[in-house]
This record gives sequence, C-alpha cells and structure tokens, in this order.
Amino acid sequence: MKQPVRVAVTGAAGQISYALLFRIASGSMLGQDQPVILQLLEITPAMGALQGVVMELNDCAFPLLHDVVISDDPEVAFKDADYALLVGARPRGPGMERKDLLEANAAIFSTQGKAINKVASRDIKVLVVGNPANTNALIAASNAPDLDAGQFTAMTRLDHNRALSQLAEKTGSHTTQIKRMTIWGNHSNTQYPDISNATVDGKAASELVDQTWLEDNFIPTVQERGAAIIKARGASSAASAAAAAIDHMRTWALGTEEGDWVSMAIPSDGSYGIEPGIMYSYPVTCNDGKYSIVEGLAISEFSRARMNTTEDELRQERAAIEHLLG
Ligand code: NAX
Repeated sequence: MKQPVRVAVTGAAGQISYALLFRIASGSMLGQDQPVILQLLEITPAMGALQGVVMELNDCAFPLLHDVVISDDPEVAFKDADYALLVGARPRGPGMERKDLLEANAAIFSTQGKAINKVASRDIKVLVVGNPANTNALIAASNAPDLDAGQFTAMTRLDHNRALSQLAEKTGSHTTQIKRMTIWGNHSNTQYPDISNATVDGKAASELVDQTWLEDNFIPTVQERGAAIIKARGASSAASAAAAAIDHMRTWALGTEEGDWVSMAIPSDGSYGIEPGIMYSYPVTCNDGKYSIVEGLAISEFSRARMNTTEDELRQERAAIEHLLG
C-alpha cells in the first residue's frame, strides 16, 4: 500500500462536497491502492455542519481514509496538500452584479492562492470548481508565485461529460464509444462544445449528425445544461459536478486513455491563437501526472468564431479583477 496523500477540499459542507468527499475517500479519485487524508476547509458558520459530514465519513469506515482534518483556516487546510479541490465560492446574491460576484470571489481565491503558495506541497495539483471557475483559478494561480501557474486548473469536465451524453443519446451509442470531444474556453454559456474531431465507434461524429442539430440543439443544450438542471431540480448540479471533479483529478493523476483526450481549463500558452493571461479550456492528454495540449487540430471558421467569443468573455472577466491579480 502507498503512503497516504493529502487532499484538501474547500466548501466541504456544501452540496457538491456532500457527493464528492465520499467518493474521494472510497478511492474513486486516486485508485484503490491510494490511501488519503482529507483536509476540509469551511467558513466559520459552517463548521457545525461540517462536523456532521465528518461523522458520516467516519461512519463509512472507508479502508482508504486515514484521517480527516477540518478547519476554517486555509493555512491548516492546505498544509502539505498534494491535491486541492476548491469548491467553495460566493454564490450570486439578490441584486448582485457580475462584477461584484467576480470581486467577492477574487477575495476568496486570492487568500486561498496565497495559503497554497505558503504551505502546500510544491507538487500540488489544484482544481477550481467554484464559479466563476476559470477566473477564480487565474486569481489563485497569480497569488501563488512560487508554484507553476500550470498547477492550477479549472473544471470544464462536467461540460465535457454533458457533451458526451448528448452526442451518445443522439447517435444511439454509449458515451464510452465517443472519443475526442472538446470543450473550448470558459465554464459558462459562452463555452464551445466542439465535435469536429470527435468519433463515435470510430466514425466521424460530424458525419452522423447534421449541422442544424449541432447549432440549434447540441451546442445550446450543453451551454445551458446548468440552468436546465436548476429549473428541474430546484438546486444546481451537485452529484454530476462531483463526478466530473473526480474524473478531472483522476485523469490528471493517472492519465488519459490511448487515442482519447479530455477537456481542462488551464493557463493559455498561445496555442490555437488564444492569447496568454487567461484560463482557457483546451483538449489535453495526461501522462505521468502532467497534461499537454493536443496541438495541430484544424480549426474551421465556425469553430474559430465560437472560440473567440468565449475567449473575449474570459478577457472581460480578467479585466474586471485585474487590479486584484497577485
Ligand atoms: P453550496 O452553496 O452548497 O456550497 C458551497 C460551500 O462553500 C458552502 O458550504 C460555503 O459555506 C462554502 N464556502 C463559501 N466560501 C468559502 C470560503 N471562503 N472557504 C471555504 N468554504 C467556503 O454550493 P455547491 O452547490 O456545492 O457549489 C459550489 C460551487 O461550484 C459554486 O460556486 C457553483 O457555482 C460551482 N459549480 C461549478 C461547476 C463547474 O462545472 N465548474 C458545476 C457545478 C456548480 O455550479
């Protein structure tokens, strides 16, 4: 059995974490041979509820769960952490403008970035789930100057999985038969779910569906899926978001399947003409705990326009919080 690794989770008493923590502790994220120590961060008023979650974690008697630490101090929660899942964020309150939301979250993610910089493992892998996820990840990374910005990522895997599910349903296939799906850009309704390179059971997806379905159905359905879940369930996606967070970290740590790739929001490096300075979702392969952008894909005019729209939105988000970047 390996040595336990430390996994920090913020927003640990929230609804996503209620689905997430038990799966991390059961080995779904890092494998059945990898013991974990959970280090859970919450705001002070939620510590009581968090105690209840810890009681339930203990009551599961998970063989791989070696310890659970809880705190309202980021420097305790991130101490020596090998992985961090930043789920807690400030939700949009009544009458709150988008700019206020960006600023409120900038305060949270700059504090957490600084704490990670100070106390976490030098090899930490960070996933930001809390919205606006891409820009929150940018803020955290910019406040952690001693770490590589590439150690900070944001989650578009839920969008990726939603796109797989929609295409599987349309083509009468199973999601496991679909390869090379891509989400470009922001985790927001400007994201661009792209099937140009996707295959279904080895056949080009673009030859199995028509352009009208793609434009009028597939793209808007994936972009607006979060809102549709809220309307149907009366609460935002939680179990599916937790499943995607598990997928993101597992793929990053343990690798992609041969011939396939996943979507991750990472620091743009100029690939595909996306200017550096934002966290942009790209198709990536993972190997040996490292990700790399899939290069050399042909980009149609249709794709380029949508990739630019979502890039523009990320630049605007960045401009709104630029003064808070570390
Ligand atoms: P909840 O409101 O149920 O839970 C959030 C928790 O975070 C609360 O318990 C709160 O006390 C805690 N929190 C707030 N500020 C904190 C801080 N500074 N430090 C530590 N904890 C803090 O929200 P939940 O449904 O769990 O969603 C969490 C976040 O995920 C939201 O920002 C949400 O918008 C975002 N999502 C992101 C998705 C993605 O694909 N990237 C999809 C699902 C989800 O919408």
